[in-house]
Amino acid sequence: MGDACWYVTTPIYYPSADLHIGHAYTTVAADALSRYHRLKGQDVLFVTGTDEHGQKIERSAADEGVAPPAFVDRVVARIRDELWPALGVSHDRFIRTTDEDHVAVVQAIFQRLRDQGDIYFGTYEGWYCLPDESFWPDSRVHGGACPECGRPVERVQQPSYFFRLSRYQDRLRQHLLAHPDFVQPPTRLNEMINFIEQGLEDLSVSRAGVGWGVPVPGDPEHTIYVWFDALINYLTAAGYLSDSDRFQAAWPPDVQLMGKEIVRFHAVTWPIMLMALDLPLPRRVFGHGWLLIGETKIGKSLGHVIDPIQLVAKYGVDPVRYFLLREVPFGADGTYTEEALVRRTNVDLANDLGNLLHRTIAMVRRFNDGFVPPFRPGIEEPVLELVAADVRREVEDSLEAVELNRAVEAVGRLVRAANKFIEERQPWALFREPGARERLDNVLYSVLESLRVASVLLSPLLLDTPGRIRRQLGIADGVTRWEEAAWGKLPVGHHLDEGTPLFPRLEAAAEEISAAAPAPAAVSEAPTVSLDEFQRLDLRVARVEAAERVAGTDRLLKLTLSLGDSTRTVVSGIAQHYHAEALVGRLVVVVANLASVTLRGIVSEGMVLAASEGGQLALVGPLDAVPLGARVQ
Ligand code: ME8
Repeated sequence: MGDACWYVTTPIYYPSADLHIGHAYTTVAADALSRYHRLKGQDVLFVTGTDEHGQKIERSAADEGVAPPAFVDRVVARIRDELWPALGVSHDRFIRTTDEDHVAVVQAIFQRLRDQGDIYFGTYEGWYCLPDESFWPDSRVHGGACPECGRPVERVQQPSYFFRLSRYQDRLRQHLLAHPDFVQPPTRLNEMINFIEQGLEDLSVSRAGVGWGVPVPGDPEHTIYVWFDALINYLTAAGYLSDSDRFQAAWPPDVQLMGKEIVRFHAVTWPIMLMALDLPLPRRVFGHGWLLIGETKIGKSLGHVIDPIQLVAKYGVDPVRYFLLREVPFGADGTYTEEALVRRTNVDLANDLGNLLHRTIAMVRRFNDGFVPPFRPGIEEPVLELVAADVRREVEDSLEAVELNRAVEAVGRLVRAANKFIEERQPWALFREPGARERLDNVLYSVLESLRVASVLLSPLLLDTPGRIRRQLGIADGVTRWEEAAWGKLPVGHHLDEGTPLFPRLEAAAEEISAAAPAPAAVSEAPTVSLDEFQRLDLRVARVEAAERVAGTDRLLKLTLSLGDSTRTVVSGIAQHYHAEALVGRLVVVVANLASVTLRGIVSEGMVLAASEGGQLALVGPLDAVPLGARVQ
């Protein structure tokens, strides 16, 4: 089973709010692996999607006063139609747990496990962590806090169906010991073995009071526990019970990627579900680390989300993909800063790679009239050829081992070796040296060829950059096979046009993309602006018609503003200074031509002006009566 098709999954994400850079991290990693295996000529099944049922989504929808189906449709559309396309995510199936085929598979599995005695009816009494959607027995909860995330847990007592985890505990332990690669990295394997050795209690797999879920077959008072429903997505998407050819080819998954906080579900509950269904277990469950801001995990409910769509709009997709794949050793935690993204782009992409391409084409134009010179083997040691072969092997090994940062780093090694080679061989000196023509040709060819090989090795990782390098090298932009990474495939004799810079050097971001409060600007250090520049701002008087706290944040208010003949929505970080109700009817000044941004799923179409200093903040408005919409200048 499963050899014909390489199968990779990401978690299916909760569409309780817009996704952030943490979700992009896992998904871009899965995308890079998928692209690599496709280039290797394998059929690939890459599945991502959304986990739409359960109490958490039910509550998020209720907070917005929307029915769950309409709520999830809206958030899912942004994920599927905007976020993943912006990042070039090439999934083969975007699965929603509300998809009909999935609901049918969940119910069929539940029924089968009940029929075979693996699911039984009883009473659950214990704790529930709503943000994690996870049950905890008394023995693991201390002081009312979730042992996983530390947030408060709720007491639950209800009739419930249970899944007999305990029956499979020893078999699972044996499997983990016999397959040390099953859970990666190795530290997570040890955590899981410890967890199992503490003893597994049967798992509650239904909720009595939660209406938004898959009904238990024959007992619609109960809905199926959201994690039981969610894990089954990996089976549905592979064609389980619907497309036996696809399922035969794809099952089991080759790599299942996720953040470390949900490895427990994937290394304990999930394999036991598969054992009960007599199905082979995934080959690898990989729990990567977290992207942090400062010391805290970036998270939907923790208030600081970085919107990847905005990052892509600001920097382009490849700098964002590059940063995500390169910055943090896959498996470890790492810090996100926009400054680090800018630094990576400038140093690795603009300086090392971009300059190499630019200077090489310039030298070919100066020293060989722009024609790609021939290569004559045997004149000198094949320095770059050896590095390229070694780097290619390292990229392959790293991608097989899901060490994405190491793969990206390896390509950087080839680029730096080519830059160093130019410094050492000094083509400008060879050009003047009588009798050095062949050596000069070889140097130029070797560097061009290294760039071509780099473009192949980068093509699973980045989107447009490989094609842009290749166009400048005068070859087809699409890479179709991984074998193109072999040395010596650059055709000779064609003419190269003048190059254009691959990556403009970025300035450090003046305004970071984040939900953090802007730092107050020092009064005297602002640069001078001309009247023209000032007048580019369209400042208008507006009245607050409605104001409400944005669910799940301490800082944000959603304001509805009237500008006389139009209204608009603005999200403003002033909730710690103003009560929503107290603002209604007040006059403010709004920047009316500011590019809109999406904050917490709300499109904010402007910014209200406020003065702040030393922790105090006051909104700014007209001192005397003027019509709404009046221009401030
Ligand atoms: O857990 N750093 O969904 P979710 C790195 N629906 N990765 C991060 C991250 C961060 N700061 N924040 C999120 C769920 N992620 C369930 C999964 S699967 C059957 C059900 C990524 O929306 C990481 O992959 O909370 C993490 O495991 C996942 O998003 C959690 O997404």
